[in-house]
Amino acid sequence: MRIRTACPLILSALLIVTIRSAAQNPIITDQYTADPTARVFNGKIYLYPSHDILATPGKGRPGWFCMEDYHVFSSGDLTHWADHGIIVSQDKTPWVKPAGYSMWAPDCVFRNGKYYFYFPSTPKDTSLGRGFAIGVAVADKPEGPYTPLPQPIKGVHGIDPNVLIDKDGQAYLYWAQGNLFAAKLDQAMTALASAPVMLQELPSKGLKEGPFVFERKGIYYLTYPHVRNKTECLEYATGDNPLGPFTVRGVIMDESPTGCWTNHQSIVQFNRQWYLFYHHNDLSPGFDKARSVRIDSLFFNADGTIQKVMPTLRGVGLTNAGSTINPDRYTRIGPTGASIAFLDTLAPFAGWKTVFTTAGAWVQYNSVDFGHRNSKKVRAHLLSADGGALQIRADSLDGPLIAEIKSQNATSGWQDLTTDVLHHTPGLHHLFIISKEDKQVELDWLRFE
Ligand code: FUB
Repeated sequence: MRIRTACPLILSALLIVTIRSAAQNPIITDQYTADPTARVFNGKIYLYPSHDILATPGKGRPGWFCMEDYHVFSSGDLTHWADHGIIVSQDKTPWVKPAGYSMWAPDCVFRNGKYYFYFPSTPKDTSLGRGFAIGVAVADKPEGPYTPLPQPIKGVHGIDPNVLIDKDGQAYLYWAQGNLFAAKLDQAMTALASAPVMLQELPSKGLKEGPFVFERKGIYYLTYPHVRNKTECLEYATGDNPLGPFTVRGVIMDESPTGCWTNHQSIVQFNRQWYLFYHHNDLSPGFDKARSVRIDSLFFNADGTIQKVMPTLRGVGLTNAGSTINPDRYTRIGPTGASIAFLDTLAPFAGWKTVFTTAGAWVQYNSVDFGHRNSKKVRAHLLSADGGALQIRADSLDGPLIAEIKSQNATSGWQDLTTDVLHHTPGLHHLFIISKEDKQVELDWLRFE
C-alpha cells in the first residue's frame, strides 16, 4: 500500500493541487506519465510529461498510445511532487482532432514573462496534412492556466517539439519525423523564422525521435532516443552551434532490458546536480504504451562527455526517515532470495512489496535522512505467515543493527508492527534490510517514529 501524503490544497476556487510524496522511481504512481520534459522555473522543477491512458472501446486505438490531455507537476526537492491537474486537452484545443488521442511528447519554455507550452497532435483539418502538427499554448504561470493558440505552427509536421533559447536570445524549435529537424522561432515564439533543416551527421539507420537540446559550457548537446537495434536507447551528439553540425558522442542510457520499446529524455540542472528524466513501463509491465516517468542523476566527464546513466528504482532525492520508505524501490538487491512484486497484480497503482525467501537475502535503500533526532520506534507493514524476521542495518550488511522486526506467528494477513530502535543513527544513512531466517517475509513499507 502506498501511504503517501495526498492532501488537496485549495489554492483558488478553481485550482486544486494534490501533493504527493515520492522519492523513488517511478516518481508519479497514481497515473501513467511519459516523455518527460523537466524545466526549472522560479527555483522549482516543473515536469511536463505526456499522459498515457488505456484505450477503451470508442476511445483511442487498442494496443497503441492513447493520450487526450497533459498534466503539469512541480517539486521543490525532487521528492514531493504536486500535480497541478490538466493544462491542455484535445477537446479544448481548437485545431486538434477531438478524438485523436494523440497528444504526444510536449515541452515548455519561459520567454518575456510568458510560458509557452509546445505539444504535438493530429489536426482535425486534413488540409493541414496527414500526421502530426505542433501547437502552442500560452500561460502567465508555469502551472497555467494555458490558452491554446487557434492554429498549429505553420510549416511544421512532426512530433516531440523541443525549444532551446540560446544565449543570444534566438529561440530554436526542434522536432522529429523519423529524422530530427530544427528551425529558428520568431520573437513571438509561435511561428518559424527560418526554413526547417534536417539535422545531419546522426545515425542514418533506425528511428530517431524526441530531440532535447541543451547548452553547457559552450557545448550544445542534442539528445535523442534512437533505435540502434530493436528498441530505443538514449543517445547524444554535440556541436558548437544550435543547428550543428553535430558529432555523435554515444549512449546516455542503454535499451531497457525488460522491453519498454520507447524511451524519451530531458536533462536539467537543479541545485547544482544534473538529472536525466526518462520513462519506463514500471506500472504496466505487460503493455509498454502505458509508461511512467523516472529520474536518475547524470554526470559529465571533464571533457564534457556524458557518463552513461544506469537506471535505478531508488531514483534521486533524500527520503525522510519519518516518511514512508519503500525498500522495493531499492538501490541494490542481493543476488538471491530477495525480489519485488506488485502488492496486487490487478491494481498496479497500489505499488510494490519486497519478498524475502531465504536467510541473508537483502536489499539496500540509500539516502535516508534521520536528521538530528533519535528515532525511538520503527513501524513496518509486513506479511509473513511463517513468522519470519527482518533486520535493518545502517550503511553495510554488517553495520549497526538499527532494529529487528519479527512477524507475529501464524498470521496470514498484513501486519502493522512497531518495534524499538536499538541503535540511533542521526544524519544520512543507507539502509540494509536483511532477512534473518529461511522464512518468507513480504515487506511493504517502513517508517521511523
Ligand atoms: O509518447 C508517444 C511517443 O512515444 C513520443 O512522442 C515518442 O517520443 C515516444 O516516446
